[in-house]
Amino acid sequence: MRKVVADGKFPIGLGGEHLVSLAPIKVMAEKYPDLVIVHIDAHTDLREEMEGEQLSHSAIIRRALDYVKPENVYQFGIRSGLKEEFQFARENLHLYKFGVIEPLEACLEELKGRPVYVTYDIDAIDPAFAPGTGTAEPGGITSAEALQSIYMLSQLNVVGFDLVEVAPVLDPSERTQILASKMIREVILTMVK
Ligand SMILES: [Mn+2]
Repeated sequence: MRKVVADGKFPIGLGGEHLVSLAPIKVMAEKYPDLVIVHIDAHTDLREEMEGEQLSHSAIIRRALDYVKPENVYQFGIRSGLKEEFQFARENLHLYKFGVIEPLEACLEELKGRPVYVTYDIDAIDPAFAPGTGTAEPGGITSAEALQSIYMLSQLNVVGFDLVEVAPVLDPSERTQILASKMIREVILTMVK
């Protein structure tokens, strides 16, 4: 990741396990000390550990806080987490529950011009549109809103992006992977400079 960033390239991560976000976040935070993380996900991902493991998809944003200031973390679409995670998020981060489009729209002005790393968990999207993921969570956004969120984020200074927790083996209909491909295509077309 250091080589990718040193070459001035735009990293796009694909997962799989949400931990793939950690290396780009760490390296981007070295380059941009005031790096902002936009985290779109059904889950808070703020656990201290999961079954004794600190490096867990349930702890990825907590681990990211080793490199990024909590006040620079913006979470959208969140609808699942432990009571302690929600309390921590309310006290330390910018937490927006359930929706993505409306709160993101409201945050665009304050995020403009700042270096933003986007980590997008496919489970933010409703299982009706993206069932192929490890911890599906009903009550999510539509596929149209997912694309709209990418177009909105493209107005910002996005310096890296990942789309994670896509599990094609769990979706014989292939709709999850079709949506994931479309999202990445739109990221390449609108964000990569
Ligand atoms: Mn998730």
